[in-house]
Amino acid sequence: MDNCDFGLDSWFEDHARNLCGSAYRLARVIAVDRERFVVHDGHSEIFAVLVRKFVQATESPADFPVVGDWVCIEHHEEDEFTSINAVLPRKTLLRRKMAGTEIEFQMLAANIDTAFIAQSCHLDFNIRRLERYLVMVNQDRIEPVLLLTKTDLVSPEALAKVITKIRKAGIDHKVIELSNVTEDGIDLVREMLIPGKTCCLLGSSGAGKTTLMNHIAKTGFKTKTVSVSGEGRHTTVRRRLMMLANGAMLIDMPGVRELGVMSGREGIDERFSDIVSLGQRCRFSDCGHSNEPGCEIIKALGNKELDQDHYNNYLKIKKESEAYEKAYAEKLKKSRGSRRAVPSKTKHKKRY
Ligand SMILES: Nc1nc2c(ncn2[C@@H]2O[C@H](COP(=O)(O)OP(=O)(O)OP(=O)(O)O)[C@@H](O)[C@H]2O)c(=O)[nH]1
Ligand SMILES: [Mg+2]
Ligand SMILES: [Zn+2]
Repeated sequence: MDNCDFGLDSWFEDHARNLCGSAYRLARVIAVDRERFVVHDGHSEIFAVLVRKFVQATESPADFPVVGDWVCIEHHEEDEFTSINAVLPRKTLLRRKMAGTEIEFQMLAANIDTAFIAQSCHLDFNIRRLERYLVMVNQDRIEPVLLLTKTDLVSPEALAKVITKIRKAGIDHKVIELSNVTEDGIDLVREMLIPGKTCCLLGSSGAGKTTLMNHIAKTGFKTKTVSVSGEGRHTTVRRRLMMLANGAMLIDMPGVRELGVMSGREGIDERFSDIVSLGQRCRFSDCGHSNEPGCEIIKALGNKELDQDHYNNYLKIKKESEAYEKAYAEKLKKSRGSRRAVPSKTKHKKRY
């Protein structure tokens, strides 16, 4: 495989040598369809399945390949499908808590360099939701770029207000204002698509991700007409890594209705660094920020230096994430004994 194909670099090649030995071939997962995977080896798309040994050794859903992963493959003449023998370590992994009460997480994509977080600047704009996406992206040190879509539906004043809201929440990442209708701003997105780098489109359903992808990649994927209010409807159901003409890669994600954050401390601390550094200045190192004297957070909330909603969102995400991590660790501990951590959706039938 050519070195810049699909973003392959020496980091992955070194891992492949250690993990798979010399007989390996490397491929990138471009789509996942239950137990079948579509991989690309730089020449063509290949259907692949996991070898039995691999499935038996898995302990958690995170061990299974996801879109964007690098895998070692092997083909035997007598087999219908190519085998996936190993998944290489990931540079980054985007994951979220499964919707509902199930204690499980869903892996969204691996080895992402830049995440575009799309939100309509029209009715759907929600700063608290944006903070959630940023926690998820920051956790793995993926570069976030905010896309404010549907600028054709708002006045310049309304758009300026949205930008002020973002900046006031301490979000200083790059923001691109764009309209898929007038095509304003789309060239700025194109500039961010660098050969060999993998980007993904995240954001609520109906934000305009697939429409943008169609402009950029001329893919003609299905989008849906929005309701009169401008609210989106769920259209994209499958993640797929697209190779663009310039050698950059783009993954369009289905919008998620509920973004349960399952993040470690890093993502939360990074996004809410203003609160973390205020807390570090409290008189007591174990300050609970409730009624302790010399509490900098209470002081900042009192004099409105710290926005109450921003702080509440921090507490909510932190609590949710901690409770979830704990429940998940317990679940994993239990299932290790009975080896039932394999996700129900990934039942590997006859081949294994
Ligand atoms: N007015 C306006 N409409 C847009 C814009 N971008 C997308 N739309 C419309 O919004 C609807 C939803 O767009 P999609 O591209 O399917 O949204 P999506 O983010 O891919 O949604 P999911 O796949 O459900 O996550 C479509 O009818 C688009 O034509 C825009 O910039 N301005
Ligand atoms: Mg879509
Ligand atoms: Zn305090």
